[in-house]
Amino acid sequence: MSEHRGLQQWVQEINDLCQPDRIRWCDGSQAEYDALCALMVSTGTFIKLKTATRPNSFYCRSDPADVARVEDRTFVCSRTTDEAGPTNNWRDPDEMRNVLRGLFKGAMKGRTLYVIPYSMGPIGSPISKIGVELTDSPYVVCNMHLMTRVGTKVLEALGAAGEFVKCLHSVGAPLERNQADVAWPCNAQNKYIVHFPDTREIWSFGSGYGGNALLGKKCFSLRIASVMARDEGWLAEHMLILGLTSPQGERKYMAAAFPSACGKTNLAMLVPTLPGWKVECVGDDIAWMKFGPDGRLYAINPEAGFFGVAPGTSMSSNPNALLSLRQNAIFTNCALTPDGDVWWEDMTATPPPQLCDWLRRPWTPDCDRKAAHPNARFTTAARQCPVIDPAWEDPKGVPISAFLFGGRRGTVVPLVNEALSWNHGVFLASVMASETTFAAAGKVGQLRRDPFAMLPVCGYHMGDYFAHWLKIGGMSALEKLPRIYHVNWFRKNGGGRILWPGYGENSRVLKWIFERVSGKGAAVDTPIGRLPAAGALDLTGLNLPAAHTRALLEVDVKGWLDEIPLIREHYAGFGSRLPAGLTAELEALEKRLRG
Ligand code: GTP
Ligand code: SPV
Ligand code: MN
Repeated sequence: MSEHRGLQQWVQEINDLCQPDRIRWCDGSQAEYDALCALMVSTGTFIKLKTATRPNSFYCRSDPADVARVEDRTFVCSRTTDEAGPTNNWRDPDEMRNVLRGLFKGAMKGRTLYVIPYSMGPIGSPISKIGVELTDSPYVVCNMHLMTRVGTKVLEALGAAGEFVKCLHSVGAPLERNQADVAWPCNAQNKYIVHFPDTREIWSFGSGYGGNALLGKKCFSLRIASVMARDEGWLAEHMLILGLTSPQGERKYMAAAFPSACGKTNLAMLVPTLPGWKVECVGDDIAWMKFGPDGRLYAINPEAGFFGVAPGTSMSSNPNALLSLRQNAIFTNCALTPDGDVWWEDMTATPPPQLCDWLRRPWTPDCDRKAAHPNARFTTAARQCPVIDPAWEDPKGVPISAFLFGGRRGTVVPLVNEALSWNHGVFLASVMASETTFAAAGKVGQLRRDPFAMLPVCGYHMGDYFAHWLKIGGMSALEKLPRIYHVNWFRKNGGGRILWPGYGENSRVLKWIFERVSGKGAAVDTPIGRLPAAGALDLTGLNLPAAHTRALLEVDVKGWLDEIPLIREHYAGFGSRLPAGLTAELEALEKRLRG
């Protein structure tokens, strides 16, 4: 229980509305985690993996109709549709509250209401914020234990009158008396992921999966926090944070925004192929940043764990992720091996001869379907990562020297490009496009604009968000601001093959950026930005065909000229809220391209 009257009253109110059988206040202890895992084993939600192979780890299969974020069921209920902007689904807040009250009425019958006090960011950091999630899902409680800082210590920090974000979640599957439960309760036909930015509230109904249900993640840390950041003069971004140390022992921090399933977790903990260089991980998905007294931007990772894409993760692509998963992990929608371990596509070079797939069917390598769902995920505490950065829980945050933006672009966008100025960098991020992935329900592989990788997670009008970024650029001296880079690991040749080896080889690009922000590293000015000068990108030992290198660093003038009308169309969507500074950048680009 808490001494916070507002919290007590809200819990009582939700109890009256949702009518759970009982309330449990989560203390965040290991005993609580273990007991809930044991409960879920007994109900069939969890299967315990073989202790000798993967101690204290659990396997879980969701309902096939509940496997990813649902952007078309995600709503931002600002006072007016204009405040939510053209990229969000808006509903009138009063009308939505009525709908939600109807849905939540009696929604937790037969279940337990868990009260999860949690901190986004190290407790006590001036950048951190507190949330309280009320949920009827023990799966959510266990995942929140790994992903955030949970329990009594958070209530202590909250005190009697502290501020917190109200996060209400139900799987939307009440149980009648004597009704048997299912392994993954949800309400697939009736999902609502709803945000009230003005009152800083989140109501989520019907889904138990990922960002739909772990409300500290996209809902709080990005949609609600982006609104707080706008109001308070800081940044809440869909970015990994990494520390890069040179062979001389100098460390610089970088933050990178890529859309969902486009490589953040991989970059955040990569093993450089360049000798003597080292990457350490502060965070793999979200960065909150404020200016320090020295005028630099300092970033914290508000999360405490990783909820990462499993397929593709292997000892060769991302060893540090796999090593983080050796124990105390939860695996959702992967495949199960006969000896009680997990597997997913490309985890090992040769698949096991037989598996039970994520849909509980027998699977063999020749059966022509995937064993794991493409959006199968692992959950694990960040402290288990072998390359977790020594400063990852520093309450001041880490000073950021460079921002990277990138997406999946088969054409046009080169491997790396340094912005000519802060405003030019904001321009590049605002027109970023990427092919859609399985991280959200819907069509995969469609090119769409995803400005700043924030399209599905910005809680207000994106035109105002661009203006906020331009304003941030005016809040400090230019040399103190991070430099901005546009990167693309996914450029393809005519035959559709990705040209760049990616993963650990991305360290070559990081090295060039490190040198650039150190005032070294040669670049050439081009109409689209500054590209590595001949020989400046360290390609030693890579044996990349010269034609590939040329294509990767090509300034595709025709491709960019063809983009101009598309960018204009994209910008038109923001109407009068598009900052003039960005129109000016677009015009300047066109002029440079037409030379
Ligand atoms: P979210 O957790 O959804 O925000 O995703 P993320 O941005 O952290 O993406 P993640 O690192 O999990 O990578 C997603 C997919 O992209 C995986 O299938 C990776 O194998 C693939 N990937 C990551 N980095 C690279 C790269 O450098 N090159 C190529 N070709 N693929 C990559
Ligand atoms: C993303 O989709 O960007 C994720 C996964 O990081 S989720 O937690 O579902 O948002
Ligand atoms: Mn993400």
